[in-house]
Amino acid sequence: MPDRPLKIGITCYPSVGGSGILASELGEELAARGHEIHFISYDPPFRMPVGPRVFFHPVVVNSYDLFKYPDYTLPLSVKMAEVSRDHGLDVLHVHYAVPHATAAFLARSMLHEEHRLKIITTLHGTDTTLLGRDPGYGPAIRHALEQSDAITTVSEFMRRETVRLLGVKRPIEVVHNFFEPHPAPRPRADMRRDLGLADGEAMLLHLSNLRALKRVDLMLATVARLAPRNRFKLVVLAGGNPTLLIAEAARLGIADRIVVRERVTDIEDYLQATDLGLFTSETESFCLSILELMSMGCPSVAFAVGGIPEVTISGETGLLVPFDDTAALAAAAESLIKDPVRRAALGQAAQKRAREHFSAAAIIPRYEALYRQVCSG
Ligand code: GMT
Repeated sequence: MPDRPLKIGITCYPSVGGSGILASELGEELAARGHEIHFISYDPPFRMPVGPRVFFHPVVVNSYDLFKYPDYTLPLSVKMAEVSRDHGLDVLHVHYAVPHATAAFLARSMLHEEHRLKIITTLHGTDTTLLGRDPGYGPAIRHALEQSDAITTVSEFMRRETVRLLGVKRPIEVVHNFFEPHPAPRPRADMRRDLGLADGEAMLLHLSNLRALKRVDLMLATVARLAPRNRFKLVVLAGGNPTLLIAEAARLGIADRIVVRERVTDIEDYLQATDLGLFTSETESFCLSILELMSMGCPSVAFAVGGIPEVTISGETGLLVPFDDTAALAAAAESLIKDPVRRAALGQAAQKRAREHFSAAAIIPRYEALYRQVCSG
């Protein structure tokens, strides 16, 4: 394989979600390194970069009367084949297996031999942990993985789960997620003032799509235990509908402690204003949000589930407690709200760990090497 820049197709979900964010930032970093990037999805990904060497190819979904449910997989596969042929893609990297890996495999079957593209599938989370165990999906996911030229997962936890739940025999490479913060456009003091934080109040941050597995109920139960009440506020960057969260906060009598913001794109503004991250998911393959905070020198408290202990080390770069133990989580958060010196020490160690293990410099060369390996293979 010549050492020329590559033409890389990327397919992901464009809506707010870790896999789409990761795929967008991967595209940005690869384009900055001279590769040509073609995003293929039904909408431009939420954080898709704009700039030279980045293209977007929309997939048009029709809702024909004869179908009860609109189909996305077939038009996606047709678009993948078309982009691959017209732009001479070297490799198609799909993020989240369902239905992207199956569509990629179909696309390849549609192409003539000279256009046969290489497929890399990255498993991100519920494509294995939820859909992988569903008998209506599992066999199709396994089949698509077997047809991929390479499979990666974002944590060792996910690799083990993929083998356990899907019985995949092919090698699975663990390539952890990365995050490369952009400079924050707004000063920290401005942000904190806009969010209504008084002097001496600690800012806690939660950012997620608020799906059921994020266990917003446990997060609010934790917040309700924190004392004293006037020493903190929890800012929630909601990538999903916050109505239930707001109602539950009111029921618990903590509405005055919660600030909700929606459709935030300049997350660095919020990350740099934060003192402590708060996460209560029942499972996470990785938890990109914890990494985003670490990259800005901020520790988090969370439950020790899934791949989270691979990202942050309890007692060194954050604090982790057993799942569902809201008393322990509240105690951990409270100890750090009261102790800015320890918080800063954990934050510094977190930032060092993020740079060494989960930065673009650490991770992008791994993907580039994999692309070249499958292309030459
Ligand atoms: O699998 C999901 O639930 C969706 C996926 C997404 O698109 O947000 O989230 C997963 O991928 C992220 C990026 O790799 C990880 O940081 C999240 O931990 C992971 N979510 C789960 O495992 C629940």
